[in-house]
Order: sequence, then C-alpha cells, then structure tokens
Amino acid sequence: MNMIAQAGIAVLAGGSVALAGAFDINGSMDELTYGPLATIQNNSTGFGDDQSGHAAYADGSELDGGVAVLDGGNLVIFLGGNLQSNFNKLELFIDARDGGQNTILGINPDVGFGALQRMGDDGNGNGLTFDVGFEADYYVTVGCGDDNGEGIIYYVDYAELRTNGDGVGGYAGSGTTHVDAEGNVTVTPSTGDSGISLAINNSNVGGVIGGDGEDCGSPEDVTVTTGIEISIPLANIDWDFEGLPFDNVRVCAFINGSGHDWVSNQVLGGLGGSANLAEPRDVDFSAIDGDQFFTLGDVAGSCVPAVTGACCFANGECWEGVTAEHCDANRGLWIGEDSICEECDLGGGNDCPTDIDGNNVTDVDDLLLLIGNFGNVCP
Ligand SMILES: [Ca+2]
Ligand SMILES: [Ca+2]
Ligand SMILES: [Ca+2]
Ligand SMILES: [Ca+2]
Repeated sequence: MNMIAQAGIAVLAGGSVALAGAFDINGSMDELTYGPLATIQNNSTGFGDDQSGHAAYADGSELDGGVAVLDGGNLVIFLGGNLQSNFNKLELFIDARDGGQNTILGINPDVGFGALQRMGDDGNGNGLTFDVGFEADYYVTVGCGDDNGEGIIYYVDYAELRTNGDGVGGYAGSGTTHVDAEGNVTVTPSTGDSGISLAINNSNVGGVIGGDGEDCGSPEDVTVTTGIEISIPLANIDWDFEGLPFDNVRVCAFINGSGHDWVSNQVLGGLGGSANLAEPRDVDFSAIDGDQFFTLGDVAGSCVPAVTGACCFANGECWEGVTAEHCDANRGLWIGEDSICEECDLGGGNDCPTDIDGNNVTDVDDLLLLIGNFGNVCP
C-alpha cells in the first residue's frame, strides 16, 4: 500500500485526526524516507553504554545521531540511540519561529514535574543557555520505565517557550514498547490531545561507547537506526495560525537526569569530548565549541573515529583507548594507534638506572644490593 492510499483511509476512517504521513512512528529510522542524518554524535556517553540489545529495556542512554523532516503538517524527528528505562529524560528543544528563549526562563509552564523550572532561571540570572541565535520555541520531554514487567512505558510532556514565558504546556500521553516471549516487538506510540506522537526502540548496541572522550556515533559510517522517534504537529508551534514557513527549523536534544537535574554529555550536535555537564542551570552551549543543535536539511559529515592507543606512564600505570593529545596532556607516553598496555616498554627508557630496587630513590639499599652482588658474572 502506498502512503497516499494509507492517508486516504485514515481520513475515511477517522476524519478527525491529522493525515498519517509517510512515517511510521515506531522508534526505527527508515533511511529512504528520512534521508541522511543531519548530525552524528562525537562524544562517548557518560550515562552508560547499553549492551542489552533489548527493544524494551536499556541500562544506559546515548544519542548517536539525529535528523528532522517536515511531513504532512508535522515535524518528524528521529534520534538514534537509547533511553535508559530508569526515567532519565530526553530533552528536546525546537527553534522554528522568530523569538523564543535563548536562556530558559523561570516562568514557563510547569510540565513533567517542574522540568523547565529545574533547568531555567531560578531568580539568580542563570538558566540553561543555548548557542548564540538559538531561541527555543517548543519543548518536548520523555522518560521511560518498566511497564509491569512487560517492557517499557514512556510519558511525554510538552510546552511552548514564548519569548516572555507563560506559554501553554501539558501532558502529551504515554506509549509502550513490549517484547513477547518469542521476541516480537510491539510499539504503541504515545498519543494525546496535543497531537504529539513518540515511540522508543532501545535495541541499539552500536554507536558510542561509555566514557567522556571523543567518539563516533556512527562508527565506520554505520548509522544507528533505532532510538526515539517523534512527530509534532506544526500547528502546535504556529500557535497564532499565521502559516509560518518553517524554513529554518533547528533542534537541540540532550539526555538529562530523571529529575531534569543532571545534564549528560549526550548532546546533539556533540560536545567533542566532554564529561557530563551536570547542573542544568549552569550549562551554556554558547561557551562550548561547535553547534549544540542540528538543522533540518543539514547533512552530517563522515564520522571519523578518533585515533586512540595506549598511554604509558613512568610509574607503570597505563591507559588504553586514549588520544595522543589526551595522553600528552597527562604527561604520558602515547605509543601509537590501536596499541595496548602490554606494549608499554618503559625498561629501555629507565631514567633512573641507579635505583636498583625500583623504589624511586637511589639510596643505601641500592648500594647494599650492588655490594651484595659484587663480582657476580651476569649471563
Ligand atoms: Ca519509524
Ligand atoms: Ca525561535
Ligand atoms: Ca552504544
Ligand atoms: Ca556551542
């Protein structure tokens, strides 16, 4: 069945809902309908690398890439990755019209149990701040948790971010993802009066690994095609029914703690090698290199994983999987791409040959060792 026929049936059967577009909101990305990713993650995840491979469970969160398209009066967004089923939050901010908030104000709708109040200005002139020129107009957030042992249930909230605050917001409904005993995945996207639809598929085991260094959300250019998928009616953002053109739509997405209270290092576009950002009110994306947003129509460059290897230290310690720059900055010796700690050879470079017993001091014990072995013939 083609999409036009599907849309026709939707009108005949329902008559009251927006036309179903080409997108099946199920948490999976169809590259033919979306086109290429607009952004690819470049930072390991500090919120856990989910290796469970379970569509309806995740023990970590990451955002590996993102793309947004307009479709039949909706803004449809796909974010590859995982959302941990412990009610940590995906925060989604959309800049799609003039005005809006570059710093989250303290006087926004109270949705998701004070989500915007927790990130916004608490009266001290702080508040999460976006890149220069990014003035958010609309907000969607979701968290997921266990659904009575059958899978995950997710709860969605939304809010307008008007220039001076005091917009409309509320609960946008819940959806579920279940997996039966045979492994069949059933995704029931959230629906509600707002017309927003959201679905999650947590199957991904690729993308970034755990940590706080540079990483590649699409290693070897393999796109993560499961994650979080959202459809938002454009009319929700065009709240005065002006027929806005939606010709410059930008999206900032990141993972936050369950109380909207601890910003991770999973931000799209990426942070380029960073620890978790922590306190939301102190986050300032304009002070971080690069764009912490992506634009509808952008095409992400090829994802080149950072070159990493072993970093050897004079005291015998060693780190693996670090860049040469990171090793240098920590006064280690980087020994080449894909090298491992067993290859560290600090013996030949012993810069204290008179410290015979290796206690980092040349002292009387070394002298006694020498005297005690005086005259020995070495093989
Ligand atoms: Ca889909
Ligand atoms: Ca705006
Ligand atoms: Ca991963
Ligand atoms: Ca920035």
